[in-house]
Amino acid sequence: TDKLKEHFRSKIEPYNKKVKDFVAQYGDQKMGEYTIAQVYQGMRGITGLIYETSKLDPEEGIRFRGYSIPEIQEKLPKYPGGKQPLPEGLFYLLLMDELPDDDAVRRMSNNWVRRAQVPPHVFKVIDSLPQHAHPMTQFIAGITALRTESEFQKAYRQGISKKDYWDPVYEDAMNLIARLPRVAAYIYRRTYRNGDHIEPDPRLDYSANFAHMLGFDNPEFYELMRLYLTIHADHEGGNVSAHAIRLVGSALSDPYLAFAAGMAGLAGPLHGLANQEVIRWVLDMKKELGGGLPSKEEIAEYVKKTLTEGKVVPGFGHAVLRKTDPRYMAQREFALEHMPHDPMFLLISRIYEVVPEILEATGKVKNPWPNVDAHSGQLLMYYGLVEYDFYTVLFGVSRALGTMASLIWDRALGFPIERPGSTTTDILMQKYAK
Ligand code: AMX
Repeated sequence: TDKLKEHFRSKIEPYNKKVKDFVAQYGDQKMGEYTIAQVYQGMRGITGLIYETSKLDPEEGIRFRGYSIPEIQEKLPKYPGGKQPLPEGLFYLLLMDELPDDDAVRRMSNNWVRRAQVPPHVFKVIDSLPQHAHPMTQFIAGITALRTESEFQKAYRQGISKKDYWDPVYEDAMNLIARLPRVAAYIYRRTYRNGDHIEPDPRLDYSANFAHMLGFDNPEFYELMRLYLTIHADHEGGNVSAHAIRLVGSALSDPYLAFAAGMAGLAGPLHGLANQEVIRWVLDMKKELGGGLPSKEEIAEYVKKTLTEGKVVPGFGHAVLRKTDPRYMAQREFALEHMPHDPMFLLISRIYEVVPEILEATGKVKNPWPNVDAHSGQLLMYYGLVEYDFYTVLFGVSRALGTMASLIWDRALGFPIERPGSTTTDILMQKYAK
């Protein structure tokens, strides 16, 4: 038996009761009002979702089940001798709403190893795409191909009762998380290493094994991967990837389909693809300015040119955050500890000193500060993972942890199909523009 699953099962009834009682007593309370402008502006500032696993504070950044990034760095179990939290532990926290001990984390690690076998047809599907297909194209194709293994699909055909939906969704979510690193590493090695693939090493933890399959057997890179996979996991429910996964999952599309939908969203340059765009933009800057470390004045000129051309400065700004992203700071601290003299780090730091003031001066950018994507590429490049088109796939593997924990809860709490209303400008004008 799956002890983790049994532990999760024990959480469902009390949580449901908590929600039911709360809604019964306070369900008619008003949560707020919103304006016509907000409806036109991407529903910014309208709270319309319950998403239990994490919550984003505009000033302080993400909290996972109440814990900030520095807090999880302190409280989650580490690899023996390591300093970074293990993503297995973060997933446990998100799913169980409880901090794991070392044993729980080891159990999670082993559980995923048992589930990690990727069926051969998934590799064939990926191999049928041209080698130049963007890694996110290959990733989404691979995830969709994994869907043949869906337990939820099978159970639904067999007529499963609504109250048991969570169980096969849990199976699919756990299998998907367990298999994603292999799929991602396969894409990396086929695209950039002539198809010279590396078998998984089941003795390693989730992050180290992923790094190993990518071809980076360096204990420092293992630590980076543990940090990376932990901090990219979840960012409350309204961002494009999490919201897409929630939405598609609410139609009872299985977790593979829901996750593929979310990855299609993560592949947009205003969302997860920003991590590759940052490096592309920085390398273009260096090329244009002749190679060395550009001065602050040169960077400022380049930033202004980007803005004049009607483009965004990638890695800066956020729809919710209003301060420097703590995920940026955690990565900056990693760089300060492991590579303080890396020229690329010095450049990223200098950009951080220059950009906010310029974005502020536009008078329209609501958050001039850097987000998670402004830093992640530099760390990867330092260790030799320089193929930046691949970066969003790494983000995607991590994002499975938060969104899948949340999707299991969606079904455990019996959330309905999501279906907000919409209207037209003419209808609004008839009503308000008298
Ligand atoms: N560079 C240039 N202009 C920017 C900007 C940036 N980094 N961030 C915001 N703006 C502009 C917007 O394009 C908008 O211009 P407009 O009025 O002419 O259309 C104006 O400032 C107001 O936007 P906002 O309310 O501050 O931001 P938003 O909530 O609409 O969008 C985001 C948020 C992240 C899409 C935006 O800041 C952006 O495009 N940033 C660059 C891309 C990026 O780094 N994305 C990654 C975000 C994190 C993630 O999801 N991984």
